[in-house]
Amino acid sequence: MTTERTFSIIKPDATRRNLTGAVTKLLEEAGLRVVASKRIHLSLRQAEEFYGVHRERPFFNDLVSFMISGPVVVQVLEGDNAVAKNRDVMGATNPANADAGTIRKELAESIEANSVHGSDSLENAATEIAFFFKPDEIVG
Ligand code: IDP
Ligand code: MG
Repeated sequence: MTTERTFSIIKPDATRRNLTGAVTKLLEEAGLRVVASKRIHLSLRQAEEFYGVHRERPFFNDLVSFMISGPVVVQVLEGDNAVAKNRDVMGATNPANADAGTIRKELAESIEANSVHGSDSLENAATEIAFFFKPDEIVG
């Protein structure tokens, strides 16, 4: 087992429906520990840069508009194999395809408004954590 840190966003569809606690409960029950957390409103520039890898995808502009449509909660999660564990508890990108008990199956609204972001690799996790947090804001 390897202790890792990964990066999570509770998206605007979830904060709008007052589900910050419900999402966090499922993360914690999966064995992940919240070691940093803040509620912010992404700027257009931040959202475009964060999702820059998807710039050429047809849904890019809608995704950016959605991500700045309300507050988000950015979090650093710590645990054994945290990157894969978080992806497991998130469920498939499209909630219609997600397994029962996952965040997206239980809480998400649609393939776009799917309640959570999670890093897809340890390398991307480090980049995404550094995008939002200074080292002294993370307390393990
Ligand atoms: P992931 O969040 O499961 O890693 P990605 O493929 O990285 O999925 O897509 C990033 C985000 O873009 C998704 O979480 C979702 O909000 C949005 N998205 C992905 N595919 C579509 C789509 O086909 N239509 C609309 N939005 C999409
Ligand atoms: Mg992704």
